[in-house]
Amino acid sequence: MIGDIGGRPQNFKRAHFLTACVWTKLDNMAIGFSRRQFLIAAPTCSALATAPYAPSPYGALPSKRQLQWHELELYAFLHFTVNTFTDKEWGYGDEDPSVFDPKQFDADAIVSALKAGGMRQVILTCKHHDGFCLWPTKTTDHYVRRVDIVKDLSEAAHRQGLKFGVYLSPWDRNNALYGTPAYIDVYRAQLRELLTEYGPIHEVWHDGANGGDGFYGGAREKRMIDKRTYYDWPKTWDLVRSLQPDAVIFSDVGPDLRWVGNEKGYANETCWETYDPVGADGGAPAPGFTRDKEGQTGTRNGSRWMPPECDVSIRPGWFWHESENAKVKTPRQLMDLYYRSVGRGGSLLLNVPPDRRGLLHENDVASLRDFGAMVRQTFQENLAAKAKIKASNVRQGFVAKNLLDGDRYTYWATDDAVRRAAVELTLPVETKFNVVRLRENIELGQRVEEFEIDRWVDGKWDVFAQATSIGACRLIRLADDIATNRVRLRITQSAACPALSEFGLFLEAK
Ligand code: FUL
Ligand code: CA
Repeated sequence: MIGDIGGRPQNFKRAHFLTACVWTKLDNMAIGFSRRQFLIAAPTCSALATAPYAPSPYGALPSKRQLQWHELELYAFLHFTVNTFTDKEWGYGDEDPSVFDPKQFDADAIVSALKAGGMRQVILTCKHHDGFCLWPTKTTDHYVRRVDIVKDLSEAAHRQGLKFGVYLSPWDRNNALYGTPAYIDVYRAQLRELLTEYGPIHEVWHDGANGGDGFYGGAREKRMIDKRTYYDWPKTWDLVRSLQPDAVIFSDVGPDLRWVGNEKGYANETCWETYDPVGADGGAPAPGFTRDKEGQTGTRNGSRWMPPECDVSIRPGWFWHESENAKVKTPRQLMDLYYRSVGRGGSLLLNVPPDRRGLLHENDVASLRDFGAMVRQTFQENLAAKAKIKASNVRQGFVAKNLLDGDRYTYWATDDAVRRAAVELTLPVETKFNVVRLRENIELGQRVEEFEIDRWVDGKWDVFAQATSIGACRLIRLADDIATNRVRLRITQSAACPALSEFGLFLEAK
């Protein structure tokens, strides 16, 4: 539960409110309204009500740390370890630490390139499956010498205004103790170092890939663990909470963020912010042991707020390989992924792996820069900001204008009984757009289940979009530009009265 719903100036306590309001009558008619109905209804409503009150929240709600995370939307992964130098994706664990030798490593240059790409956070693979630690840990000898990569990158991120997160692989193919209870103490001790020595940490990433053959201190054998019991995850999450209370925890089962179920960077077209993971066998779930494809859609009315993080690499592999320098995703491909991740209520976690110099490759830097510019240019101005806006029903104190102020938490809401409603924009001049952005005020949960959007053309309304979930952000991208001076959103199904915070129109240059 979040505590500050009643604290915003637009919200008032429930007391002294007369519930019935003639606005609801409009809702029983066709969705939409005539100007006459609108004018007649307004004074009646305000005369009846004495004080506005906020709608009750619906279903599972985001925590404060999840709300902050939703605002990030776009952030970067850095996969960097001995693999960068051995040309592998998964190191065996027997690599000589001296192979890791990025002679021109420049944390500030890496972070600047990510920032130009619009990234608001950096998550570093502090230890991948090979067990090689990118900081001078006291828990093993298998760590980087002469430089502290975690320190340099966390400081550069903070200096340049980006948040910092840590990936610490639960699977460790180097450690002799892996598979025994003693390794769990090592894992937690490593986490403690990362969460106490590098300033504020905003995300902790627990990978689900786990178990198999490895070096294991020289044993060179196959070790399997029971993913459901071995780690006692709740205890590790408590440790994270105690050391970095603002950090969101990612894994296949949350508790804060879920894996979207693919490594291609997209969520399902209908995508719910709530999720109840189920184990691969239909029983209890664990990281690496879920029906992972279900992460793409989530669970409507799931018991926990657990939005999807959509991870993908800018290249075919997670680590840098010379052979993939010509296979870097184009800005257009990245933009497509943005619409299918951020635009479906999740985040886009884009991996950009440093090369052997310890820099991002020029091709990756160029693609990031142009993608970042594309996102900024597209969304810099809500073309509806100066529109006249009216709604078929307005809950007292939660006016339709709140949809146009660029604030995620000020919102338009309807009376409790009104679950189908329309808002109409009248633009000062005919306006061209090809992207629509909607947001719910997710402080009140995920409420809307279906909606349609119309444009005014040749003297009548024409439906140009139909969709389902909204959540923190829904982007509708149109194949063709639309030019009109009237646009209407109709909420056709909602589990509780709608509470929407944004209705935006944008033009992406093609
Ligand atoms: C997977 C790992 O096995 C990959 O190497 C990579 O780190 C990816 C993000 O997660 O499970
Ligand atoms: Ca708003």
